[in-house]
Amino acid sequence: MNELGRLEDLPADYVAALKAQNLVPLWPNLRGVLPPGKPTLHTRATHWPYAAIRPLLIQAGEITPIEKAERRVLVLANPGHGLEKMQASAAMYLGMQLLLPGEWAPSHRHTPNAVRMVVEGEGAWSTVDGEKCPMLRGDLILTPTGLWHEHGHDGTVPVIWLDVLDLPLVYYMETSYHVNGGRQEVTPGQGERSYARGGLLPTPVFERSNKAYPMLRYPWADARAALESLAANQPPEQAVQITYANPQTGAHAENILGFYALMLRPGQTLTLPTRSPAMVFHVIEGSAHVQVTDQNFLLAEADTCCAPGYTPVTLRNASSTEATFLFIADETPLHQKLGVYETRP
Ligand code: GTQ
Repeated sequence: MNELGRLEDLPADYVAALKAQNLVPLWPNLRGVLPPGKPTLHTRATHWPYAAIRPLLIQAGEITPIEKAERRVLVLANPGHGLEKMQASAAMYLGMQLLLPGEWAPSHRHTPNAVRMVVEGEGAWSTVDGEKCPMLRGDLILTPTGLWHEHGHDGTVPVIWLDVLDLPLVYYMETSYHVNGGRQEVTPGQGERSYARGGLLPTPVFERSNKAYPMLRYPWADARAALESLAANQPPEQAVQITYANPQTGAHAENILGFYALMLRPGQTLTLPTRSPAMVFHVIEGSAHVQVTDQNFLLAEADTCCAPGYTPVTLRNASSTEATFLFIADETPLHQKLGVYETRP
């Protein structure tokens, strides 16, 4: 490839004259912003073991009252981006949130989209857009852009969940902000009961709902049953995966990040296609080896890891007798909408 001129090749007074006019020569920077063949990846394959997070999060509960935190979260930050950036990948933010019995994380809404994947405990709930969603282990609860949400806890044990937000992207776009509100009035109705069976859509005769997000809670019991049913209905060599979708449109549940549940059969190894979006893996049940190029992580239950895009990933069930269930988040909807989505051989 052609060697391009360097900044040092330019006369110092010329460089100074450019700078004084807020001008920059492209050619010394061209390969930096448009590298050959493959983008520069800041996202590093990173493993966050739950056994390391949990005691520190419980300690946060002792040190910091909820009133001083609003959201008591330890952020799973990718060192490749710099920890202070609080990003797991270019577009994904991950946090582990703790809510103790009796606590309330007050109502607010914000421009970034969020989801919660419940990791442990019972008795907590999120009220989203007036719908009170119980938080049971493995449930996925949406808090899409602009919808009011608050978290409360009527139970007796700590509740911990994984937050996945598109905050890094929304912040980068200079569109990230929040608005605080009062306690929401809870309205009747649960999306997961209206959309209780795939392929069967509620069809009101008179009042049509115009909700952009008709289903806010995806119970783990239903997702797990869907995976079991799919596994029983497919040849064993096929991957068993579901997408969390908007049941009314069939599109991804949220606009920017994609969410999936994947079942690894006992002993199964699955090499994923190499694709442009970065991915996050979180173990709902079981344990798995995750290989990202030459790095190997053994993910125990409730562990989380991420992999950069454009990178081969192989998943292997660590058990030869039990199925493993993974929650996956990725940047597919974003890449598809922007037209940069690709697969590599
Ligand atoms: O629970 O609303 O991890 O607003 C980061 C920002 C959680 C939340 C996060 C938030 C929330």
